[in-house]
Amino acid sequence: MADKWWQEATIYQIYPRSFKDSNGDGKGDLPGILEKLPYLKELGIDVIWINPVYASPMVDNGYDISDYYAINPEFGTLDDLRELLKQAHALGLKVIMDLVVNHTSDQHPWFKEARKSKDNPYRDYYLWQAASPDKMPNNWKSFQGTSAWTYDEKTQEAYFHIFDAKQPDLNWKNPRLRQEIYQMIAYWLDFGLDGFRLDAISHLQKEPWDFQIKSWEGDGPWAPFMNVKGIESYMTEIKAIFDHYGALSVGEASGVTSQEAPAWTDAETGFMTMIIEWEHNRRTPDNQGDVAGLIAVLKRWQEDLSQRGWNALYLENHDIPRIISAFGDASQACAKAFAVAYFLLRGTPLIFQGQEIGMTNGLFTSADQIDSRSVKLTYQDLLAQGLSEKEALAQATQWSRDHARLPMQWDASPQAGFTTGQPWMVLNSNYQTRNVQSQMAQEGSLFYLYKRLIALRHQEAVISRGSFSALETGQDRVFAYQRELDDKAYLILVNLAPQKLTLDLSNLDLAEWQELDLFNQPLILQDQLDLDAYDYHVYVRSRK
Ligand code: TEU
Ligand code: CA
Repeated sequence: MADKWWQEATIYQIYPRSFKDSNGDGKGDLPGILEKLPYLKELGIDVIWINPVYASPMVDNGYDISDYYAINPEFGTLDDLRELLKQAHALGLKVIMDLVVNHTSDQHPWFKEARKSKDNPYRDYYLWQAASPDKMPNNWKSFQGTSAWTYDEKTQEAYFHIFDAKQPDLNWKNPRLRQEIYQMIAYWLDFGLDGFRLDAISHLQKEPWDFQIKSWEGDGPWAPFMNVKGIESYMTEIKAIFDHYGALSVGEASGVTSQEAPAWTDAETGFMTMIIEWEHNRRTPDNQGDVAGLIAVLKRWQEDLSQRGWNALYLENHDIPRIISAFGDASQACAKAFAVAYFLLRGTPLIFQGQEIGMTNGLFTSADQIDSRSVKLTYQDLLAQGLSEKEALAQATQWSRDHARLPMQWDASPQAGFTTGQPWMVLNSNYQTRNVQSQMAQEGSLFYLYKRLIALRHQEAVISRGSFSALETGQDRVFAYQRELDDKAYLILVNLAPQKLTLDLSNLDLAEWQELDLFNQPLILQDQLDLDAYDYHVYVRSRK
């Protein structure tokens, strides 16, 4: 595979509503991001991904778009975006945004038209089927667990939606719709964007409406729209536009297996640059992160994409809890261990805002602190099942996406330096100790570890381009692997468990390894090696 710039790069994800507020309305915005560009430059990242800022009624915080060409005034103006791109580019940073084309908002003019009559020219932009108020076209379920159909009185048919009823799915079989989407992509790439994160892209194609769902376990209920055959033709058309612009494409592609991913992300023939997989969001039956499961899934993705294809590496995003709370003990040590464990894998790492300072899950004390529509629904459900308010709140929010959306913690001042007004989401109570300012004032902090890891990817071809091989240590909560390129090798050993573990390294050639300083105490390699809780060690070997 020829060298590509994104093999060395790190992507930083910004959830704009929660990043930095510039005008005191309690919501983050584009000028807020502009103000923090020097911070991102200091961290050393290469690409910024900004979650949706398009015109939207904000039922799903911008993933319900009512105008693909306009900016939601809450975030600023088109000129603010232009300025942000200009200044980011001047600093050598690329910028990508979300492309949300599986669905629109029900307030998009296309849907408003489509709803009017069966022969409206926009009717076929969406998916309609004959129905009655008590009989839906089939039994398919949305990701929210309720029917994927909503009956519409006006024309006495139902429309299809895999997310909320206010996010009707677009009909990708319609060539006119596809052309409109392709023009829109070209518009933004002409505008100066460097690429897109392709939202929910593996769901564009649906099975025929009479498809029978066989299993209600795992992906079963969603099988009718998970990477369904025929999607290749849409992907090929999208790829042609991205290739024309040389644009970056990060696909959110759940349902694409690790065996299929190499073809999806082949450097020449793949549909996109890299994909974000969903499998490693593993939970134990009691709703805790499953560390051994996470390691096993990451290893398999590394192995299956070793010859061909490219991984997007991530631990956090705006849809899932904070990794160190869900999978660890929320300590700084734990945050460092997770950072080292995934950052030196083969692929392009993503950092979700606040991850680099060890932000943790919040504690929700009242139902009106919940923002996510699906979490609210779960909460109501649990109340109806007879749980107390307190129990329902705890259960509904345990794995909630709301945790990731708490305001960024900049400093110890009131409102954490996020806003001068009232933040739209409650602040995490630990902001006075865990914030950017304190992290930057402290040598060897998590922030500086991330900075070092990011720089290492720029400097070391073996990290950006080398092979991956997993190492058996007899401990399934230790992530142990080697990277190799030509005469150089890296050995990475990370204990992701909250207790001391002994590694069996008797199969490893222990000679010639030098430890790399990553703000930790050195440890001499030996056959039986004790690693303290959340201990990490990285060794380098050069045989020139
Ligand atoms: O999430 C998509 C999403 O969660 C599913 O596509 C996912 O594949 C499935 O749940 C896995 O089982 C994206 C955004 O990240 C999210 O914030 C939006 O709410 C959603 O799309 C709708 O646009
Ligand atoms: Ca604002």
